[in-house]
Amino acid sequence: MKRIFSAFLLPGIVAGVLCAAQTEPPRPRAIVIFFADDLGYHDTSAYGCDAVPCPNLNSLASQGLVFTDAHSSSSVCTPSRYSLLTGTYAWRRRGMGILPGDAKLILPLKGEQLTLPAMMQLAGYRTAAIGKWHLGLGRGKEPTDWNKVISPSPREVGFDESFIMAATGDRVPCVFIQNGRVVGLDPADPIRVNYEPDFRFPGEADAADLTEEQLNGVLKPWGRSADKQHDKTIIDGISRIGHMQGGKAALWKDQDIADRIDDAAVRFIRENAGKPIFLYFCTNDIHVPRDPNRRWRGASRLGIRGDVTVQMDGSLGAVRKALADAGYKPEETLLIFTSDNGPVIADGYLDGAPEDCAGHNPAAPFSGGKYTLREGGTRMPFIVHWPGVVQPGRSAALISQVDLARSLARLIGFDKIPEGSMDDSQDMLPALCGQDAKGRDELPEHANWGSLIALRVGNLKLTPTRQGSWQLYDLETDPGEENDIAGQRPEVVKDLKERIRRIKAANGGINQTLWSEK
Ligand code: NG6
Ligand code: CA
Repeated sequence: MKRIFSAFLLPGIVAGVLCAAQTEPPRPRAIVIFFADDLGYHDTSAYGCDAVPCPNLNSLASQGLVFTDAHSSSSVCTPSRYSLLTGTYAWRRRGMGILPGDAKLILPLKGEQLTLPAMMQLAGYRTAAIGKWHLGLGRGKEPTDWNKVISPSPREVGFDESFIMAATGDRVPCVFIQNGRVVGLDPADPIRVNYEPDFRFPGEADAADLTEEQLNGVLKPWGRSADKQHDKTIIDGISRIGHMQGGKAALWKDQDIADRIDDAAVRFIRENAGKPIFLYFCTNDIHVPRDPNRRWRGASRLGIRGDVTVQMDGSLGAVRKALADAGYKPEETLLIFTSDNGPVIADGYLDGAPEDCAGHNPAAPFSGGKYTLREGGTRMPFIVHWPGVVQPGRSAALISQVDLARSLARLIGFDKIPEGSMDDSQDMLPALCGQDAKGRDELPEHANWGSLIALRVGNLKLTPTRQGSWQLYDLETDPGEENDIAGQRPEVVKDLKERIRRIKAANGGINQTLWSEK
């Protein structure tokens, strides 16, 4: 009794009691979304994969609420990130899918629609986007000029500060962009980018144009034999998607990407110490090309794909340490760890991952992964870490990353969401705090282009096929989606099909024009 009483005097524990009593939790001083790239449900020790030791994530999991049925909104990056930041389903928008590296910004700007970062900013948080972006930059018909201030960029969306990679590690331009400017650019060596398939800059050869002999010593050993998309301009010994010329002084070194991103986050946290902060931190790990820093080589028993996962864990450690060093107490700091889409082993480079990961199902116990409509595509590692407020444990609540917008709105007491904003987001704050074990009634799952969606209702899942038929699975008994029971449950198929029709028709329907095309 005495112990409980003395614990009760600690402010964090008081908040925990408040949360447990289903009253409102306090407003955190730091809110961090730690967003990994292509990390699967079963890729880390925190979710049962002992071949990939992730001590920082383990500690987060032991002190936090570990979700077992939390989802990204899509099984690929751009739509997933778009949904998280806007609180709307990306598949409602025309032309939504994995973007090229020279794509225009697809997010609504401040004043057009209220997004998660813009809301945090209005609520008095200092906001930052750090790491992978992949949501386009600039607007209008003219190609983006990488040598000037690029606008609009994250700043116009609601991020006070940004330090980003424009798209992915395997797409040009291979430079960091800080607050709209390419970092370290020499004006005498301007950057040019081109994504036309048969394009060549004068005097430049794609990796595909060179013989094995010519490539010897030019490509990193594992970077040889990239697929047809990834065999264009060679940068840092790795052939990429797209063509790039110039900007030599600004080019990143792949083995330093994690450190550069970590440093930017640490700087942001340090410089804003004491202020309310919202950090959208996006690792490049564990996306291809997987080129871990030397100090993480051999850190896992699953080759370089496992090693970059341990590197990602190092980034988590760096961010957590920076928060503590800057004086953000655990009970003032809400950290949500998750990933943008499901796992993939071979993704364009013959980097040895299939051999090194033999026997490892990165989505276990589910099937599928990145690009797919199976559970592995969107069921994400997802941990809510808020010591003293959210009790440690596990939750099977069905939630989606699209719900973060309205859940965080409630958390920070923001009640001015305009009509037409965050339409698909549901307030899941009780589930995030461990006070509601159920979460959503229904959840659409999406894969890449178009608006083909599967639907989860409880443990039942209805999935469309490209041929126009439907499959039904009971994930309770069949998490791997192996036994189609559509034929045995026609009434369920009918009900779920009708629900899909209704969800698609809601909130403005589908195929609305992208904001950047207006
Ligand atoms: C795909 C790439 C893949 C990866 C993906 C984007 C090919 C054949 N594959 O088009 O390597 O870059 O795009 O990944 O080019 S994501 O995580 O950003 O969605
Ligand atoms: Ca991804």
